[in-house]
Amino acid sequence: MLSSVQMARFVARGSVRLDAVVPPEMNAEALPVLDDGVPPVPYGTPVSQAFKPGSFPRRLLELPQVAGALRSLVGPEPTVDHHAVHIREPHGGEAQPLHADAIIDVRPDAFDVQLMYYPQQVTLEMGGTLSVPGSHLRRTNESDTGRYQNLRGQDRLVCPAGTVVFLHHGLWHGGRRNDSDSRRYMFKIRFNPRVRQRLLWDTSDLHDPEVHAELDTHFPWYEQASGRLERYNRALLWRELTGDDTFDIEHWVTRTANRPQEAAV
Ligand SMILES: O=C(O)CCC(=O)C(=O)O
Repeated sequence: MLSSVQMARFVARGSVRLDAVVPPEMNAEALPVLDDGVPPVPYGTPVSQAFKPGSFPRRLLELPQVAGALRSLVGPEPTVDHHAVHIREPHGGEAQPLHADAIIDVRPDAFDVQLMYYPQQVTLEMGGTLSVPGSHLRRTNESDTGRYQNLRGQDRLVCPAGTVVFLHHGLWHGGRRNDSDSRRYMFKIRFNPRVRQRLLWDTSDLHDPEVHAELDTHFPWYEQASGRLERYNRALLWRELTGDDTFDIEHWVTRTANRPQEAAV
């Protein structure tokens, strides 16, 4: 399971990265499996019905660290929204414009996650997925961010083989051009929660001061004022995730939530 500090980091950054959690023998198996393609799954299929027992995706999702993170983020038995194999050919293709998947989705109290699995080591030249930390709670529509070429603090994924990253559905991201001699593989699955996303992780460190520090993280591309809004929105989401309606960063949510009901005498 994720800890509260890891969950807070996810709420702040919009992603959680698990390096080399898939064993080498499964990574070797993945390449031909992904080359053959993974059979489609209808939208909304519960994960236990989406992939047959023993199939590669099923075993990937059963790995303890992957299963623990998924359960911490969206709870038990989420549904599969869609999945896709993304192959970037050697010296081929162009960088994808920055986007968030699907249409504008500003749910303040729930989120989907996208698992991204990289069976090979991804070097800088191979076109690892670029993402913009802390962009997931900003209200933009799908690829309207495509005009941005480079943002300060952006993260071009470079990782060891067997890495799995979970992205909040709103995170701005895009595959990069592959300038290497090898094909780059990535397998993505989007999950929708079926339970309320509240205290689903290992909460034993809920009151660790690092939780607050993570939620208050400032990213270098933020504007002075709108950057505050990102932290405000994180405080709202953290209230939903914990049920603690006193949680705040600075005094922002407390102030805007103030709606006295008592009549003046
Ligand atoms: O190929 C990649 O690295 C990213 C693909 C992507 O952006 C997506 O699946 O939405």
